[in-house]
Amino acid sequence: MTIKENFELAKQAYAKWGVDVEEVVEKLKSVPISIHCWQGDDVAGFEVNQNELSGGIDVTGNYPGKATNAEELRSDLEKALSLIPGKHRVNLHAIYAETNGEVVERDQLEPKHFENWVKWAMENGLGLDYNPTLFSHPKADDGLTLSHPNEEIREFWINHCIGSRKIGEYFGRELGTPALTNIWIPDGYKDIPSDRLTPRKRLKESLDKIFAVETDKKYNLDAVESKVFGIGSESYVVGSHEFYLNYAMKNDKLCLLDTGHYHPTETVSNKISSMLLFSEKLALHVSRPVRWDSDHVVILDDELKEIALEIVRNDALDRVIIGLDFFDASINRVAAWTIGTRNMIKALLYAMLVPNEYLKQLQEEGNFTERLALMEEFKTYPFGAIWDYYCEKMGVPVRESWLEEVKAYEQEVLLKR
Ligand code: RNT
Ligand code: ZN
Repeated sequence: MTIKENFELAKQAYAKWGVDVEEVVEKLKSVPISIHCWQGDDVAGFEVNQNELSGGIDVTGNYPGKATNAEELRSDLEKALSLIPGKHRVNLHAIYAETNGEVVERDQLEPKHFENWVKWAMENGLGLDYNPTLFSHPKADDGLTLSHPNEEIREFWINHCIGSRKIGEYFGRELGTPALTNIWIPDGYKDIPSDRLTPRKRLKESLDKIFAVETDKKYNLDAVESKVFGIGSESYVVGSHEFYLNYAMKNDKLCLLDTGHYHPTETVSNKISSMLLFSEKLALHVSRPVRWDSDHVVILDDELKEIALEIVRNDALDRVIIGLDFFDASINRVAAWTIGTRNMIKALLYAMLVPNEYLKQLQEEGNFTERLALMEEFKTYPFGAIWDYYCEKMGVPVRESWLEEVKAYEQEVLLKR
């Protein structure tokens, strides 16, 4: 049977439940995923004076072939993008600036340092997102940045964040699609603090200064990302969930929820509906924590499907900005991007193929038997046939055939670095 024949059969199975598969496929095309550039080089970046990765995050593995400059990274991203169906976005960090061999301090970065990225994004029909980098830097060595007791250090990072929002605005203006500029800081303490309030007060003041500078919402959207703990900040994180949730609500900013930044039994899927009741937009870093915030490659697990279901059931495909955040250096990095991103798209497709309206109705009627029965049966509906058809239609390799292309790229490009 051909992919098309399989698809036609599967389509009938879904049509029985009122799911219009053709419509779903059309809709899926328009959902962008923001692909994080930092999987391609183990969060190293290309600063002239490179610092070791810090901030309580860690990349393990030494798989050969990582990108060592922006051209290589763009080439690797292009390869991955050619294996992923749909039009997407690329998420940059300040450490990926191109400064022509010149040392440019982070608070001095300007749009011009990202001209090549913008030109490349234009040529490839991509949107860009951005992040100031408040780690891997001598001024972050104390484990404190925007909440540091030293005013000079705080000023440095405040200026870096202000400059970053201007770079995000520049991306948005040039590319005609707003950039999400996301602030994440590692600030916290290894051991039990004697004062939880003062650092949080300082973080609040720093953020107020950062956001006092206006950027155009048509081009730049501001987000803040919370965390529960990191390596070296096990006992206390200044920018906790409650901190940023309140800050974002009060100041009309977006909350960014990273799936690895909550207690192990706490799920992001269960937060989405509550967040959307109170804010227009929400951002995600979809990751996979294994026992800790380990940033493993995203797999098609139950929580990923549940996140996708929540986005779809809340009719929020244009309100939830989906970004990825994982970094695995123990496998081929182009494959890591491909696997994780394809899984995110697969999860969305899976969620869109569930008869969500009917299931909602069953719940309202109190018919929990049928609700559970159908939800379970739908897990084995022929969703793979629709996915294969989608890949074929979008001109990307079907099933595991993409791996051959990655292997060839590894031989021809990655292993020669
Ligand atoms: C760290 C945060 C943050 C980083 C990236 C590199 O725990 O998740 O988003 O992973 O900015
Ligand atoms: Zn994150």
